[in-house]
Amino acid sequence: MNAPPPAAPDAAAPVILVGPHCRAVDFLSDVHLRPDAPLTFEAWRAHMLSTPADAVFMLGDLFELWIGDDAGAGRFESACLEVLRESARTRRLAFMAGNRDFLLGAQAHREVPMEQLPDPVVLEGFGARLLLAHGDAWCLEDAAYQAFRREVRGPAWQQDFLSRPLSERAAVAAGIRQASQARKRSLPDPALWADVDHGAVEVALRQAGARTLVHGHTHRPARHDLGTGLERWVLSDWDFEGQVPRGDVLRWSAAGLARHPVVSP
Ligand SMILES: [Mn+2]
Repeated sequence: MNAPPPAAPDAAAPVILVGPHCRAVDFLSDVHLRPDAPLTFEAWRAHMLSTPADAVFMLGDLFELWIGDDAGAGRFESACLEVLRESARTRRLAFMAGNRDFLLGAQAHREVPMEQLPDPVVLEGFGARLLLAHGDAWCLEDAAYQAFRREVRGPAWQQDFLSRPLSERAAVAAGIRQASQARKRSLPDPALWADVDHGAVEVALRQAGARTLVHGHTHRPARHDLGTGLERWVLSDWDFEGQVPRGDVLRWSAAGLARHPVVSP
């Protein structure tokens, strides 16, 4: 049997437009919404309903886990979709899948008017171009993860997984998560966890005709100067359950990019 084709994060990314009436776009990612994190849900809900931005682009891992749209009938999932519906009444919403919520599918998208973004995608506006991605596809150092990603992002795996009963899917997802956490524990210093590959990012930026990449996934919020006029902005993950609230959005306007902390509920 032939090996599956390698993921092609470097393929030319499609281009979408900010649009003429848009004054500001919010980028966020890695909110990891889950039923046992009520303060994080509250902070996210408040932001989605009150942000002055005309558009909110969610760049992956909005949900801690999404194991199929039929699981979206749950109370917590329904509450999240309701926030999205309400927010979408007065602003543009766009959703990019992350490694936790790539199974958010057609049914959820029928319930919520939000664009499905390919990964990566170029967003053009305010006289500039941004390359947007979740970020995991460029963590090339982690070969085992990349092989896993190719498998689970393929239609064969997804059809098989979605055909199983919900309880079985939940068990499979829990097993995957445990394996990933065990792997992280085996590398106690977070500096050793895979990060995005700067060489691959540079190639993608040049192909996209963009000088700025915005991504999440790594939970290492920062702005990196890549040299030769290129830069990489990393979004924060969100956690409002602990002593120190954590979470922000990156706002893009004619003035450029600026990080805004999200207010604690
Ligand atoms: Mn992720």
